[in-house]
Amino acid sequence: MKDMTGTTIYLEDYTPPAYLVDEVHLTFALAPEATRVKSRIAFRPNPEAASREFFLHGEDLTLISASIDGVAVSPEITEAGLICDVPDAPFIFEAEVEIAPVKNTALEGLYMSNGMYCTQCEAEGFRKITYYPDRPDVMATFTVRVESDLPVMLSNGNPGASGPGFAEWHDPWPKPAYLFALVAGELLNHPGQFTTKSGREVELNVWVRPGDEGKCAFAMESLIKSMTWDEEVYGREYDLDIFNIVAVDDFNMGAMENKGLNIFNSSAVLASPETSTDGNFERIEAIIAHEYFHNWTGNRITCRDWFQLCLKEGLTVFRDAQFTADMRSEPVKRITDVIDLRGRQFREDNGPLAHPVRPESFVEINNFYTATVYEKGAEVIGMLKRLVGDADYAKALDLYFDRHDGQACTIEDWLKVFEDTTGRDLSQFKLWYSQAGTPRVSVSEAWEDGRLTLTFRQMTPPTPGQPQKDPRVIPIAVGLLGPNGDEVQETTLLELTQAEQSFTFTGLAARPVPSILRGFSAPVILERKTTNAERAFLLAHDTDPFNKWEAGRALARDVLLRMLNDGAAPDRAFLSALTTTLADDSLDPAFVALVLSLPSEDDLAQAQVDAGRVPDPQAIHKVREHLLDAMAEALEDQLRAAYAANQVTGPYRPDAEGAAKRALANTALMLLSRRDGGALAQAQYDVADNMTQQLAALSALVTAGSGEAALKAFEDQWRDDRLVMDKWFALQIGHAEPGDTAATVERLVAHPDFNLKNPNRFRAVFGALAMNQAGFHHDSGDGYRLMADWLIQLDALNPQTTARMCSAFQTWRRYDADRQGMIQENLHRIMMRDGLSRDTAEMVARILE
Ligand code: B3K
Ligand code: ZN
Repeated sequence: MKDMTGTTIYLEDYTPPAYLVDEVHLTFALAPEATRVKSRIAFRPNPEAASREFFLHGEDLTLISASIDGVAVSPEITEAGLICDVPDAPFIFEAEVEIAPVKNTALEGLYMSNGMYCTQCEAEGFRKITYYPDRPDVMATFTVRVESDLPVMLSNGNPGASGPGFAEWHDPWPKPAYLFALVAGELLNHPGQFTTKSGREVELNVWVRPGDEGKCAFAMESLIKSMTWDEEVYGREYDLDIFNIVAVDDFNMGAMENKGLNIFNSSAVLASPETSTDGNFERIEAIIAHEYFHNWTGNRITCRDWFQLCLKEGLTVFRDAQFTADMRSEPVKRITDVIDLRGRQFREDNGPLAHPVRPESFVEINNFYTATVYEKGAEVIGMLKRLVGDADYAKALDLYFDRHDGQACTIEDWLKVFEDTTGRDLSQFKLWYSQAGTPRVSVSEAWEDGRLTLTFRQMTPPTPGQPQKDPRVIPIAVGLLGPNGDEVQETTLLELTQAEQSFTFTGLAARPVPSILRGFSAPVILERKTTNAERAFLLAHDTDPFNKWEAGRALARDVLLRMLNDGAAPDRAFLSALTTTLADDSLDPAFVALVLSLPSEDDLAQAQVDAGRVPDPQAIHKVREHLLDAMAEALEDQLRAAYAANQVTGPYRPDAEGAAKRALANTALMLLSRRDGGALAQAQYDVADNMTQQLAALSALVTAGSGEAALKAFEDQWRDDRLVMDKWFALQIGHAEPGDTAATVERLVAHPDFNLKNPNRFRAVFGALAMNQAGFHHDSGDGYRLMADWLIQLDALNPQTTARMCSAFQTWRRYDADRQGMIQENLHRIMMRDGLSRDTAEMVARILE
């Protein structure tokens, strides 16, 4: 039983562990219903601890026996763990417990997926495997013996003895229990090899179920690129003789960085041209890199406690973004990251789930693996790098690795290396870690005698538990463009530190157009009174690719809002700005595709709220569709030309260049199918030899209302491929008409391949429902009802995925009284479920608060 009391844990209550662990020996006798886990743990009193209470975490375990220094003991067992009298000196604790992996549908601890054993321990899953101080500041070396008749048995570290029925592993690097992993099954490996810069030979493997072995090559290439990049850019080398990656179908998230044995959701590893889109390839490359980079930022240097999660996650997301920018296009990566940040993190920061990058309390830590901790955590590091400069950033990182290798650290430790490297006082900067909410920065301009003065004001609205905010340090990158479009002031970094502050540029021949917050230099909402003519000017001339795109995006948003609120017609000036962009051959096609894609319906709903209006999801959907139709009509000839010019010939390669062309051609195709009823899309569908082309054609056909035959053909072709079928499920719901969305969900959950227990399939359906704003928020309330019905069912099996998906409701206060009432009713229905998990209870309570 879980601790259902919902006790809140506070950062300020941190105390060091009473006992430290030097060494752990584990023996697993695997059996689906009754796995036996024997542990032998060398404890010693922690000289820095105030208490001597010996408590080991343990949940859902059957204790068979326990002893201390070889003498049997009978500890007190609670629903959270074990308490026992122990000597005030080093001692050996041994225990044997029994667990039932086959019954573990929560996918946390040791569980089974398609006959394969695997583990997920972060954050607090190890306590479902055996009794242990399951906290990240207890680090120990692990030796593991796995016994079973399965052919492949893996754990962390380097391989030791093995023979029929057993395999031993030893991990020489002290680690917290959350990095423990075990895998056993009938697996095949795709092998690889890497020699580190100091000459260590490393055996690499990607392990998959038979049938998937042809889809591993890209993951292996990505791993080798990541290992090389981390040596070149951060000077970080790999530190074991072997690195294993395992693909598993049932997994609550993307992947997990267990030391030497990364476990991945199969969707984040398996790739082939026929089954994976360009987007999938890029995501796989990024996740492989992310987990690999954790080996230093997370594993060698870990977190003292779970409040410090952003220490490893923010930094590792920042590192993987740098990697992707280096492997692919830096501007495109930045723009897509900002779209994602605004779509997920700003949304979170703006509602009942807002919390600081370093939260100060939680009930269930799994609920804090959020866009704020990850993505805003990475933005904070980006700002720090901008403020100190690249050279000092590199020095500070070297110091961080030197000073803290092998330790469990805090944000204070992290900031101290920057203070020591640069002599800067980062106490104000630290507010980024403790204050929730997205700062609003407004800017006004004054022009006089060749001097341009920019005056900034910053304000952060209240968030739960934080009514008042102090001004933060905000790095604002600014450039100036002359009236003819030439840059008259290169990018310069302004440091806003006060609530209101002015900066003056002098010696200007004519009044320039400022380009503010270049590269999105801080995660803030910039408010600036400007005209659409100026936006179009920046879209045409800005040298900063991010702000060039941003200008087009702001223009599109303004046009849509005027259509929505004033009944305006699609704006001719906007359409002509798009014509100019499409005609500019010097632009990266991926960039052009981004300019052609409109703000999402959720983005527009938030824009309505910001303007003091109540968003109407159906009206937003209609207006956005109307503008897309108008774009298709006005740009038809150019879109046809772009479609033709961006066809990629030859065998499919998942590189950035080909992907960019396909992105533009397929954006054109989506628009063109509004003109030709899907004829071009059908032609593309019929000859497509890769999933990017096939899926884009299918989406275009469905959007054009002529997708029935292709949907059937797609299902017949791919019914045996789980990951491709996830796309088939998601696409139909994502593209369903608002009034038809709930019926589409009902039809698909009745499909024989819908499987509640598989998180990928559940997310394909209900993630797509949440994304289809007009469908989810349809006045019938059917979207809300369906979501709640299925979350209630899922909670009994998998609390983590249920709790995460509750965030679909987080924007409920935006809407009209009817919708608010219906959402509340459904949230209450979830809350009332007997035995509701702590995970979901915490999320629903926070959303309703
Ligand atoms: N560290 C894991 C996430 C664990 C989530 C636990 N609920 C993956 C990652 O961020 O790399
Ligand atoms: Zn991570």
